Amino acid sequence: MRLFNSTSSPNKSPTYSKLALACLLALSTAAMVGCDKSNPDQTDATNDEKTQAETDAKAKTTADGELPVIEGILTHAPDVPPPIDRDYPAKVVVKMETVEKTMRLADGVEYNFWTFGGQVPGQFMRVREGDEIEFHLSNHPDSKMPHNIDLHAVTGPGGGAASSFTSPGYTSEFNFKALKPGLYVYHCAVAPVGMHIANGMYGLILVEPEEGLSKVDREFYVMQGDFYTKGDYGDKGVQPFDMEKAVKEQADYVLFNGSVGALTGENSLKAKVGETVRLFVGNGGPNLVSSFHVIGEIFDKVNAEGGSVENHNVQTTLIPAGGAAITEFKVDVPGELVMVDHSIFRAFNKGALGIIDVEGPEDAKIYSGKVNESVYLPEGSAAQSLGKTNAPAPVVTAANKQERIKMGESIYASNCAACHQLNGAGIPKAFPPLAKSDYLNKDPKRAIDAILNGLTGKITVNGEEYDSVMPAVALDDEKVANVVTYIINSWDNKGGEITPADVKAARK
Ligand code: HEC
Ligand SMILES: [Cu+2]
Repeated sequence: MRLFNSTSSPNKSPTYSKLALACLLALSTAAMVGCDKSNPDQTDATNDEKTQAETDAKAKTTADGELPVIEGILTHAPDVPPPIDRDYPAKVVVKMETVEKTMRLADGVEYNFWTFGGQVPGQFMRVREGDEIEFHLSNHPDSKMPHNIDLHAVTGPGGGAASSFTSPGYTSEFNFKALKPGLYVYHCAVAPVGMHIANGMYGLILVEPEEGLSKVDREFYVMQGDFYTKGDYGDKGVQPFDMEKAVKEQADYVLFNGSVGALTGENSLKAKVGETVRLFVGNGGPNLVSSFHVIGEIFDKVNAEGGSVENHNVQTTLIPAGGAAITEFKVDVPGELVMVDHSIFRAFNKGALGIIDVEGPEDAKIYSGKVNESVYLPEGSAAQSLGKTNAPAPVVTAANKQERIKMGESIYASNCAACHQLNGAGIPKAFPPLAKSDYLNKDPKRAIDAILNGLTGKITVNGEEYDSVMPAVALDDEKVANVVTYIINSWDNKGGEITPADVKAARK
């Protein structure tokens, strides 16, 4: 469907006032064509030129090809600028600033991000095929690094990188023409390029086709990126970038919109039953390819790789590092739709997870909800092992019980909380509680055993029977000691300390 909202955009008046402002600021009369036609300054244009300009409504260019000047609208994720309401090309002035800034990566974890516009991902730009963009890149005076911008929407060497190299406290300017429609990634390309991207320097620019995009009810901006920290996932404090892990492509975090929880809880995206949703999804990398999927939805339409090819009825779309996709779907039933990278450990263990919260009436024909539940345990269920058992030697060792508890907390968050929950309450019928667990408190060494060897068979915890399987968790002696000390000192458990020597003894 082609649709052009030149008369229906809610943004019409702000766009026009910006246009008027640009006209006031324009220096040459030529650049002012497309502004108020009654402007007396235009009297020096010949009649022929005037007629040309007025009849050539589509192009709205003057005889010498100057375009009307407008100011580009930039938005922070997950917001997207309004649809283009022009049917003619314009000169779009875009002003962006690079800022280095310490921000939240996860709860209790901070990171020194390098950004376009103060957030990760960088601001979303929306222009029209045929537009000429006058790009101003300013590097904040407090920056330690020079930065630049390589826009994949640019046809020309480096995508603008060389012409936009900007030292702290300076502004660079360059121009380009948006020749091809599509959804394009932009990123910093100052050496070491991988480091600038890994620190968050990427974003999206949408070049709408001349005929515009079809009308939808909601548009959102989601961008994935992988992060490499000195500590493990969840380790507290300001985490420095880890170059070695980045080179080895061993990401600690894989995130949508720059932090764990950027699109969950209060930050969830909202939609109503019956609405159409368009996601502009980018992948900044630097390393990982995204298997983008929305749990509980089928994409009605995908512009694969952000280009012009449309695929229909898609479950998971592959988004390369430095690539993008436009996905569209109608939401039919209420509930939480979960955006994930379907390389699924990234979603549940590294942060690549976001929620679209859909409100509205149920439709039991499309989705019934649970109608029955019973226990199913096939024969032969046995303890399995997670990961490798010959884990490398610990880098840090706890000096005392208090440190041990503190270090155990983040080990718990990344290795146990998925099942036993962050508050130790477990999940009824599936995962027993560790909080006030009579099973655990009777003999804390049982926890060491469960971690080292897995746990299977009937156990009773606080009067509830569990007959399930806990996989062995591959942790070294120090980490086992820390996490067990943490759980026995948490949630009203009876306290005590487990040392690496205790764990070593239990291994035999
Ligand atoms: C994949 C899910 C899963 C993970 C991860 C997991 N557990 Fe368990 N855990 C279980 C299940 C299931 C049981 C019950 C096993 C049974 O029924 O025999 C259990 C039992 C236990 C018990 C004994 C029962 C109780 O409630 O006191 C302890 C202690 C325990 N786990 C600690 C841990 C610790 C510490 C970690 C992290 C190092 C961990 N578990 C990771 C699933 C898990
Ligand atoms: Cu940079």
